[in-house]
Amino acid sequence: MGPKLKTDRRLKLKMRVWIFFLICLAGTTLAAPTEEEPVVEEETFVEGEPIVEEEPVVEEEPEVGANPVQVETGEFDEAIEIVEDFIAENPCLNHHCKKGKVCEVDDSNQPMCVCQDPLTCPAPVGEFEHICGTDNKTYESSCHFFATKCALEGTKKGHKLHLDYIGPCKLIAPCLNNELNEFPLRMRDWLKNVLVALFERDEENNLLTEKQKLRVKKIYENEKRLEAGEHSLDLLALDFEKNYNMYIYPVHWQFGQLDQHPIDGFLSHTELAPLRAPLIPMEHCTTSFFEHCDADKDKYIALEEWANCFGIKEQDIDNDLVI
Ligand SMILES: *[C@@H]1O[C@H](CO)[C@@H](O)[C@H](O)[C@H]1NC(C)=O
Ligand SMILES: [Ca+2]
Ligand SMILES: [Ca+2]
Repeated sequence: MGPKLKTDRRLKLKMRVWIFFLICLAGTTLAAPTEEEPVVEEETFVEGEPIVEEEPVVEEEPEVGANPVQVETGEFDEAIEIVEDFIAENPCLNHHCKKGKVCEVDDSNQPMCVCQDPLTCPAPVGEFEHICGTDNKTYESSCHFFATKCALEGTKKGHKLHLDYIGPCKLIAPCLNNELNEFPLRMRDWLKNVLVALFERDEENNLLTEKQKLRVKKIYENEKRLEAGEHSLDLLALDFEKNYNMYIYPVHWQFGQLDQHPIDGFLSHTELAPLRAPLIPMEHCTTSFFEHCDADKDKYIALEEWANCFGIKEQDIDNDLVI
C-alpha cells in the first residue's frame, strides 16, 4: 500500500484516458483519410504557426440569415419571400472563416471574415472546455481563445500567443531528466496497446486499412506480446529489448496519424497539437519530450527524429510503414 502502488494506479488511469483518446484520434483520422478538409480538432489547436498563414477552414456553416422566428411566422407570405431572398443572396452562407473569425457582409455585399467578439462565444459547459494559452491564462473555451487571439492579430503579443493545452492553467511540474527518459517507454507501450485495441474492435468499424490490419495481426498473434496492463518501467524496458520488432510499426503508425496537413514527413506544431494538447495536463514531460524530439530545432519533427525519440534504430525507419 506504499506510494509505489499509488503511482501505479495513477499511471493506469492515465493510460486508460490515453488509450481512449488515441482511439478517438485514430477514429477521426481514419474515418476520413482522403478528405482534403483538415480534421476539426487539429485546426482547433493552431500552434506556433506564423500569423500570415490564413488556413481556410472548417467550421459548421455559419448560421446567418436563417432566423427561425421569421421562418416560423410563415403564415405571412410576404415574410417568407423576404426570408428566402435573403438566404439565396446571403454571401456568407458559403464563406468559411478560420477559428476566431466570423463572416460579415460589407457595404458592397461582399463576405469578409472579421474577428469574433468573445462575448458571442457559447458559454462553456464545464471546466473541461477551458483552454490554457501559452500566456498561462485560462480561456473559457477555444472559441474565447481564438477570438482573443484574433483581436491581437498583427501584434507581437498575438503572434506569440498559442493554445498550450486543454483545461484550466495549472502548475506543471518541471520534467526531471529521469522522468523524461521514462516517457517514451510508456508511450511506446501505449501505442502498441492502442493499435491492438483498434484491431480487436475493428471487425465492424473499419478503423484500420487491410494493410494496417495485416501488420497489427502479427503483433496481436505473437504469444510473447506483453499484454496491456500495469507494468513497471523495468519490465517495459526489458520488453522493448526482447520484443523490439513489435514496437517498430506502432511508432510509425502514430506518425502517419499525425502527419496529415500536409503529408510531408514532418510534424508541425499544428499537426502535433491533437496529441500534445490533451496530454500536457496529464503528463508533465510532454512539452520537454517533443522539444527534445526536434533534435535539429527546426520546429518540425521529421520521421527520423520521431523514430529516434522512441528508440527505433536508424536501419528500421521506413517511410513505407507510414500508411
Ligand atoms: C500558471 O498559472 C497557474 C494557475 O494560475 C499557476 O499555478 C502557475 O504557477 C503558473 N505557471 C507559471 C509558469 O507562471
Ligand atoms: Ca506534415
Ligand atoms: Ca526537426
